[in-house]
Amino acid sequence: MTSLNDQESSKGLAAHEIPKLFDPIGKASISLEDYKQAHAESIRDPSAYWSQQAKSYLDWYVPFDQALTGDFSAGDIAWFAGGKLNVCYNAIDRHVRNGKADQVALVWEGDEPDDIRRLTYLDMQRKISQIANALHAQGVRRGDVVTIYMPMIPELPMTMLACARMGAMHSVVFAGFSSEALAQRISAARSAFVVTADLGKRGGKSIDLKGIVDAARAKIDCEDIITSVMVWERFFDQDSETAPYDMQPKDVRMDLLVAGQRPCHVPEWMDAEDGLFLLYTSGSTGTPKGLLHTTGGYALYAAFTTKNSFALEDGDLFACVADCGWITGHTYVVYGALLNGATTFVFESTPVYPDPGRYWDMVERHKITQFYTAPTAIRLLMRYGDHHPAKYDMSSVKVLGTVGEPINPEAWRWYFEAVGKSKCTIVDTYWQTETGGHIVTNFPGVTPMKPGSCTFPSYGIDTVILDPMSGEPVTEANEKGHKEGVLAVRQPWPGMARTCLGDHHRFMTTYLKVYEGYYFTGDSAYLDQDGFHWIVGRVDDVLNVSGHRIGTAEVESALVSHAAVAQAAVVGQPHEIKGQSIAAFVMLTDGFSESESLIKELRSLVRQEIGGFAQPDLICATQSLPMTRSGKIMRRILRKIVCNEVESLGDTSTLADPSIVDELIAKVAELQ
Ligand code: 6R9
Repeated sequence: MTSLNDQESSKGLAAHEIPKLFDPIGKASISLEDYKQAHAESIRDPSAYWSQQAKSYLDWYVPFDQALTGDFSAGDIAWFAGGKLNVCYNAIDRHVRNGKADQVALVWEGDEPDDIRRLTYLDMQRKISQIANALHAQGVRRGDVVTIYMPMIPELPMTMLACARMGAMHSVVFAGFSSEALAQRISAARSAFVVTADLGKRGGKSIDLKGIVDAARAKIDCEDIITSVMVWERFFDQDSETAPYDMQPKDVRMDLLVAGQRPCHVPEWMDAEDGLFLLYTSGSTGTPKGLLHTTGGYALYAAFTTKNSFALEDGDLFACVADCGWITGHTYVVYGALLNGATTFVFESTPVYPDPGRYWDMVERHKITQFYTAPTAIRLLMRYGDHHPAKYDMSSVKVLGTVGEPINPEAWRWYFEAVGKSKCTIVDTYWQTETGGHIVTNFPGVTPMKPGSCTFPSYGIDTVILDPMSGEPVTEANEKGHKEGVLAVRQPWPGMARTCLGDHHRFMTTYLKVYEGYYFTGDSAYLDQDGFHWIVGRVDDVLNVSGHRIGTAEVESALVSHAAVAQAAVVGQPHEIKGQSIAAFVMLTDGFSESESLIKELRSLVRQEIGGFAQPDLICATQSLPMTRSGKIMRRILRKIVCNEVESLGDTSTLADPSIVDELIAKVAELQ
């Protein structure tokens, strides 16, 4: 491979250094010029473009008439409405019919590297049908919401697909969330059905998921809402007559229930605009919102982006190591590869168990062809050194993907050189829970790569950089030659979420009314001189910790629920591996004083209310916070303090008590 510029080793590359351009790698399906033309065509008439794609990617039971109706201003977007299909049928049954019955559809590797299961398309069809019948026996019907709180075992994607098969909406809650967070999501969706497992395994440790579900049932109005809790057993023993956990009323031993079902089930034919799933995600204010994704548009977008962004071919083994509890797990573990008739890989463990070569060992043993992870994992593994990836034969890999946050050029280089041996494409895929699939990404063999840039919009996506003040498209470059502003999209695409469950107003005001006529991503970004997209980060109060989205408001509300905390302000601080970590400032209630045990209590409170991944790294207790005279906390100043940018604090004269700033600077310096 030759590159357009000299390539240099990742060692010693300064963060500010101008990144180099890398030639596309691998056999090109089309040229960059062809991409540009095809992209222009795809956004010229989105209805015509997606109509054609929908016919080629999916099997329809009843064809649709018009691809797109509605627009951003009215917030009534519908794709392929009137058309009928079933997503599980498209992901599984049609491949069984088309000669792939005996092809492996899913490869699972558990926490222990020798714990492996392989399921063919026929196995999947039979087991998913049994699960659908079991759900039906428990009372689940078309349109119901089924909450899934499970570890990464094959039964997780299969339960999701069983819901899709019977027209129920799954609402998967990441198994790292606490009982409080789980209860909140069950209650918000009024979900009568919960599917869980007795335990999860990660890094050699067992996690008592059933215990967490039981604790959730004791909260809010959950027990009144729930009619059935179906419990998979992580180590199911057919001969054991008792459940290996403390059975509660409404608990059902799922493995037994499923084993007693017929392995055939007729899929429900759904309208393209019927709900497929709910997924709760953090916003800048209030409680997490339940985003609704619908059947036809989402399925098409999952299939289409998996195929194009990863150059997926027949026979590929596609490995996305995200958890099914996040959107990446939905689109790229469960739906994308299966809709294309390829093989998907499901991984239960962590990148460092039993050692930091785990990913690369899996790539070698299973001959993985596409591998997809997040910058936080890459940075972590990079610290353990090149000798781990060097030990393994990873020649099967064609494409290495990254998602979740901007990848720093050093991590990109390491992924490219130490993992990919400079022979694989790195696809930097920018997208969100709301977008359903990639919206800005390079294409293997087509787009040149710049470390840290997600390059160009995907097909059918019309991106625009808006001036945050005027809301007008930015046309002038700044002194660096960048067109900088906030990232928005001009027209609907099939994979976008349609609403927030029960709160369309919130959907409109968060995404479609901020800049009238556009979908607003909440990210700031710029285009460089070559038109490459660079994501800078969130402009709202959403933090990105190890690729997990966390609203500052959620952490603050957990903290103020403690009697000692009068007010709390949470900001992000840069973290070498996590990307961002959480810093919390808590103003103590009169009569309380700072102590080590109080800080500990506050940490565990956040763990309890949200989950371990949302715990603040730094908690600074103080008698006062920097506030304007009207009582607004100046988070901007706190952000500068934790980022050690105190020389650029800006004007602090509007503060009610400017002296607090020096106090906090000293205190944070001590804590850091
Ligand atoms: C898929 C996912 C969305 C937010 C998004 C942005 C950040 C995701 C990125 C990226 C730069 C990338 N983000 N991918 N930033 N480059 N390739 O992560 O969804 O959890 O909803 O987070 O993540 O800030 O707005 P979600």
